[in-house]
Amino acid sequence: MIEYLIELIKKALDEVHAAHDLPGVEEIRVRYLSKKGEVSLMMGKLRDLPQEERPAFGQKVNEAKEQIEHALYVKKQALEEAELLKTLEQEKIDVTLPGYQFYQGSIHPLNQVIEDVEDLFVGLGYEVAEGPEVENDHYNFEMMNLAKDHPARAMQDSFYIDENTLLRTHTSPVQARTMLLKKGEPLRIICPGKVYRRDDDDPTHSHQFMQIEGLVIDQNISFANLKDALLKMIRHLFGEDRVIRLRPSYFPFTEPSVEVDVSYVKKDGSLGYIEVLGAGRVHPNVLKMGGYDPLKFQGFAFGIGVERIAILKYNIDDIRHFYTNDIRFLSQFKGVNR
Ligand code: FA5
Repeated sequence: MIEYLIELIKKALDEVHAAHDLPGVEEIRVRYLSKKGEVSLMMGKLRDLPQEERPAFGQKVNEAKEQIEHALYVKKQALEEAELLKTLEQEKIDVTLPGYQFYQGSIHPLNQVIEDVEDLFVGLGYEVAEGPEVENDHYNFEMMNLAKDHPARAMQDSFYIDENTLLRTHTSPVQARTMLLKKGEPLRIICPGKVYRRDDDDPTHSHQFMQIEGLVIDQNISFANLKDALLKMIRHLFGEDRVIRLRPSYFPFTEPSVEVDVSYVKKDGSLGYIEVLGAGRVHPNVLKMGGYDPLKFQGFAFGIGVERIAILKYNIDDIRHFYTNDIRFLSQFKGVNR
């Protein structure tokens, strides 16, 4: 029996020695040391031995078990270490290789203009308001003093979804929405967003463009306050040397109304002007529909064409460059204003 046990240990140790992977080691453990393994079965043979030989044999079996366990442990450690070294070898990083060139994006020039204008007006106590691009006729036209049959609707022909729903033609409906929300309280808002018109595309016009609406309603507001706000904005955007020109104009929602041009130096050195926004004192009908008493409250409003500002600021020759997402164009605005 003892000889058989010695033979068994030798066989097991040889097998452990020869094992070349972890599943192999586990298979040997199960075969020798599990409940029904060969070493455990030897314990069962104790009963066949005379009483006095049993303790010595039992001890030998335990020693055999420990010897095989130890060999398995050492082998397992060696195999795990080898595997780790292999992984490290395969996954090693060559830090001397040149790195990847990551393309760094930048803020779109139209958003740069919007952020710049927002920064100024938020500093002056204005809130930023928003409204939907798919708008009701009611807010886009009627609350802006353009009744259903008003001829001035033709100035802003739109894309209609149904008879009463359209893509907003200007950001002015946000005026009406905010007035109703504020329920007669004084307000100062700035509202940037996309607008849509059935205009033919050319270097200075697009069927989709951006506007920033401004609206102030309070007591004792005069036209001088509007002029001051506009001049502050133009000088903030273009520098202190710019002048603005107000031309009388017509909008059904303001009275009086103006179109505002900004000065620029032409290629031949002479002074020119470009129209960038419409503005005026809020029409009493608009105040009334918005829940304000026009005898107590006055207001001014303006609607800036964001593209026109960017065209002037960055000397762009065609509005369509803003929408084609050409990286050669867009990358020129990296870090501008920042
Ligand atoms: C309006 O849209 C008025 N809602 C502005 C306003 C608001 C007036 C509040 C009074 C009080 P207008 O149609 O002029 O006005 O457009 C305003 C600006 O948007 C223009 O000055 C111009 O800079 C820009 N704009 C107009 N049409 C286009 C277009 N098709 N493509 C690019 N920019 C345009």
